[in-house]
Amino acid sequence: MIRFTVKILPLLLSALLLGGCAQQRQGPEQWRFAIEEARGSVQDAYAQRFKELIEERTQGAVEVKVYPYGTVGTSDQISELLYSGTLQFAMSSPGHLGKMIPEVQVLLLHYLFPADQEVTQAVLASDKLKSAFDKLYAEKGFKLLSIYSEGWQVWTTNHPINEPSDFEGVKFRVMTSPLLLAAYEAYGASSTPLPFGEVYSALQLKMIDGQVNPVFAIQEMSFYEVCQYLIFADQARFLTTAVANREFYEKLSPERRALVDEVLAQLQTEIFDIQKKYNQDRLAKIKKARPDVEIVRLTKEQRMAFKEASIPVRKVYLELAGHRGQKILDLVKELVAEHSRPEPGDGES
Ligand code: 6CS
Repeated sequence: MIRFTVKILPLLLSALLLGGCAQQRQGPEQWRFAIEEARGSVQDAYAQRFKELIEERTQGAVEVKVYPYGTVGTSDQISELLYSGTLQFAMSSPGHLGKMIPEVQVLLLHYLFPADQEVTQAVLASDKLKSAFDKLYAEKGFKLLSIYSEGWQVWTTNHPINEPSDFEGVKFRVMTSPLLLAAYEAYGASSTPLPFGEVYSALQLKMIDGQVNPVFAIQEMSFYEVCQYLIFADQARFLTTAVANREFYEKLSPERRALVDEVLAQLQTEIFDIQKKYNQDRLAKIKKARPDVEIVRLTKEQRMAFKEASIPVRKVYLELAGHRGQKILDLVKELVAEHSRPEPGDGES
């Protein structure tokens, strides 16, 4: 379990890493990849597989060092280190990155992507979406590598939540993007932004009443120890982005860049199965460790009430992301329609 505040570490690490660069290194070229999650997480599985494939296919000429959450700071600090080039690769979740790139918060909107995981997968992997996002990432010195899902975002609370009004007065932790504050305020909650590493103690000290994360994270961060309910409302999946420092990526030789792209394409499919398995296995672990925790799956009617309450938040998104946000939102809707399977009977005479 991880309980820490990360304030000084990134500065120290940055100095150490940069110090290391200044010296003449012998041996393989080093690529540094920071993730926003602990060892054993979905992001770790992605980064470890990236490491394995790159090292194998460069026959050891490149070594990928993976830095789990806590070793280089919070998500915001990871973004800074990626921007400065201290890191070459990182995971950058819209739930935090949205402060810097408001348009990316489209990936946080509730009930925008369909429940069908394969449709969502196809939309996230589409070149159209990736190139629209990459233009925005380029303005910040980032290269977007991949957009993928880590599974359903699940609410952990100490009170049952069956309808939006149950959120009234609930101090609910969200990631730090402004859209997420609005998303839960729309249900009546008192949204509280906090870095990931501070959530467990905030729950334990009752500074917050609940939080939202995928099941694997609820298990590995031990949030299940300090809650009574796990609530599946299918409002959103945890969508994240793998990112590189743009200058680093553009300066790669054509062969190396092709290799990185090939590995990313392979991972886009692999991570889909990995997250599914991790979320299933970790739910079983939670049930075993805390058989008294109630697992609630909202009914269709209940989800529809949340969906209805979430719609005004799209206006907030447009206020935050402007006309470029509108274009991205339209593109997502278009891609969802394009990839959705027709309902039985649709289009048949
Ligand atoms: O809730 C958060 O802040 C974090 N949750 C996950 C599953 N990954 C990274 C993110 O920072």
